[in-house]
Amino acid sequence: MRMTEISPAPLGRLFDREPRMPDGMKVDYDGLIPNNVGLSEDVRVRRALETWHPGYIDWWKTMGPEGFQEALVYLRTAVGVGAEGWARFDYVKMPDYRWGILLAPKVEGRTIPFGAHKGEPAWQEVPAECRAMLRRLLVIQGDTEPASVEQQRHLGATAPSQYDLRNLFQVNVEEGRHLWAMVYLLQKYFGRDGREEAEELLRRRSGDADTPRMLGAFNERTPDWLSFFMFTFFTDRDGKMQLAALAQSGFDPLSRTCRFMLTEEAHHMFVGETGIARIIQRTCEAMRGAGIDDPTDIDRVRALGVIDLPTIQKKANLHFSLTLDLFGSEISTNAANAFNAGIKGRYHEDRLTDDHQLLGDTYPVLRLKDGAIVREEVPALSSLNMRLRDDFVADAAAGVARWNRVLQRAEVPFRITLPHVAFNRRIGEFAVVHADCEGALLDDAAWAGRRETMLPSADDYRFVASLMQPVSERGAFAGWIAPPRIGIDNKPGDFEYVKIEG
Ligand code: BYC
Repeated sequence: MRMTEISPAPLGRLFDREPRMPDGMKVDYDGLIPNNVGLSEDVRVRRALETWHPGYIDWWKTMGPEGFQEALVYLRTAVGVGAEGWARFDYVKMPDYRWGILLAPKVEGRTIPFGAHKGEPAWQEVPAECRAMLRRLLVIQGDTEPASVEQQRHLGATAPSQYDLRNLFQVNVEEGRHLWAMVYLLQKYFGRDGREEAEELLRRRSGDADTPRMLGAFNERTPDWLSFFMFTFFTDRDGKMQLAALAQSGFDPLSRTCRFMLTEEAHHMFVGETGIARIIQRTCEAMRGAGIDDPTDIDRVRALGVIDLPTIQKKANLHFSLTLDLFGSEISTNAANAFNAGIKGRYHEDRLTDDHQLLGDTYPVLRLKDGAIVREEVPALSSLNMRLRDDFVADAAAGVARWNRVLQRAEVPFRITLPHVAFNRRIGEFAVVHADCEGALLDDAAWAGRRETMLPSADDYRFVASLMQPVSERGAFAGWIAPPRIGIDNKPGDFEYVKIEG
């Protein structure tokens, strides 16, 4: 996890016509759509994207951040795709953000890293037999990006500071760019089908009864900033894991696209992790200031205008369990087929030392057997969703350990924990049972009786909502969250990140 923002390289003006970068790494800002894929020579795809562009801008204006379309926001825009210094910061009105098509540099001689075609040259075109599978994966990935912007569109009205407001908008414009990334692949490699899918991506709406987004967690509400930070900590981390698995793809354009998306994703998790850490820190400071030793003395803690630690835990329980559902079923032939075909690999596939084909291997999977949760060895190919989910849990646990260091330093006797993977599930093995945070199975009555001790109650939501009052003065922060240690782009504490008047 990168804990500091990437600083801009000294590249001159943002839309410099001759960026000083090697070929393939520079972004062409001359046309309507910034890109490093030679769009000016690819008339068919350029026209398709230019045709899609007005619909995207309409979508952004109606479903993007509410009330801030005219504000000048201090945003980073990618000016290259190299490992260092790819971002440039400046004030931008969000509808004028230069969304574009950016692929990581091509690796000459790259081969397919896993599956039945392991060792063959990576594909530059879609293999006919993988077409349907690949299209489905691109559409699912693409669908999550605008969904998250829709989920977060009301949050600007209650931002705890200009710094946080700017971070929200940075996340939003980059999710928008990630949609562009998938739409490019659909339009370039899937012709008419791809163009239709690209239109559908603008038509579905998060939480809509008739045209919902495709995956469950992307139809949930993000009602407050505690939820936003949990979402960017947990759900953007699913994004990281899925993109990392797709970055291994034998379909080279997908691999290169996802490799660049991952560099942007790091900031989103930074926002979530540091957001929660700053909330915890402020709660600890307030408790200590008031001489409160018992973190479960909720009424007294809330009276200080900060978020009590048990409520933070419940929100973590909710967002963790919603995010686990995004990994699909533990045992999945879809996942096995995608791996075998060389389309979707494992997390860090290139660092693993097995045969990368997994034909005779097994993997331990938690299953429900005769009313108990047991660990069972299952063919490794079928259990790739479970494996990626395990990698996610380990990655999330490392972030939670960093939150707990804040509690430890403050000497507050409370630790955030991740609930059991069977808790509050709607997809996979455990969708049919109730379990508590330790993984003990509960009957319906016990679940109903204990639910509000484990998940946010209506009262918890009301309390958190009561704190969501906007703070818009430069350098000021709401009383329930500590300021960050360093500003974005190393700016000083009173920097004007968002100029509301434009
Ligand atoms: N909700 O074999 P199964 C991100 C469906 S986040 C609803 O178990 P599979 C981001 C499934 O589609 C990362 N339906 O699952 C984060 C299938 O339906 P069909 C997004 C679900 O296919 C924050 C059936 O159940 N990217 O980037 O192995 C902000 C049986 O499926 C769900 C990806 O997910 C669900 N939760 O795995 C912004 C990567 N789960 O086809 C962005 C692309 C499963 O039988 N997607 N179903 O009708 C995939 O790799 C896989 O499709 C999944 C599911 C991992 C999602």
